[in-house]
Amino acid sequence: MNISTAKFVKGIVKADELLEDGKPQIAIIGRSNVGKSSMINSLTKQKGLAITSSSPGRTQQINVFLINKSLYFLDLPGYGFAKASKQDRETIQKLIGWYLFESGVIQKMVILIIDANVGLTANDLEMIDMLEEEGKKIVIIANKVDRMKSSQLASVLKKIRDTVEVHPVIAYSSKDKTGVRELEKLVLG
Ligand SMILES: Nc1nc2c(ncn2[C@@H]2O[C@H](COP(=O)(O)OP(=O)(O)O)[C@@H](O)[C@H]2O)c(=O)[nH]1
Ligand SMILES: [Mg+2]
Repeated sequence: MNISTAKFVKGIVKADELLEDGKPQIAIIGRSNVGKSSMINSLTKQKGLAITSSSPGRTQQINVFLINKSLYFLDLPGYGFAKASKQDRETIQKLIGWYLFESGVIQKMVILIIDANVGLTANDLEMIDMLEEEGKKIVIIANKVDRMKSSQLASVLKKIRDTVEVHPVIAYSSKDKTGVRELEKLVLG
């Protein structure tokens, strides 16, 4: 199966706009600038679907996309963006926390994206802990592997896998499309 259609549905800006029409939801989370929006574009093969930016901290709402008319991707704002104002950070944390832990939505899976060149940060580990506590199904995407030497890649992936243990880790590049097929299978499976 392929992803054949994808369209923007809406932006969720506050913690009460529930989207529950029975279609499965897949949350896409990670620090600012790791490539969440780019991942959506590469997976759906629509370059401009999710807005990407080289300056971190741009997305402050949850952007909802309908995939194959049958499931939703939710592009969440990035967590742990140090340069954002305290108030913006709090608003974003609240929105993420509400959607993942208080809304009652049971996600089909939570895709946590990291920059493979940076590895897992303290914020990522904290998020993984909280998701595990709630029994969420987690998939880790190690993005931007196009920037790594193949000699580094194996050891970096091993380190990530040793840390997260049970969760699948996919080496990914939105730029050269590494891992797209593998992730597509997981998402649609
Ligand atoms: N080299 C490389 N750059 C990427 C990749 N994915 C995203 N980027 C770049 O990283 C920056 C942030 O991407 P974006 O998707 O907006 O990140 P988000 O904040 O997590 O949604 C942009 O400049 C992208 O072009 C990738 O796989 N490889
Ligand atoms: Mg984004």
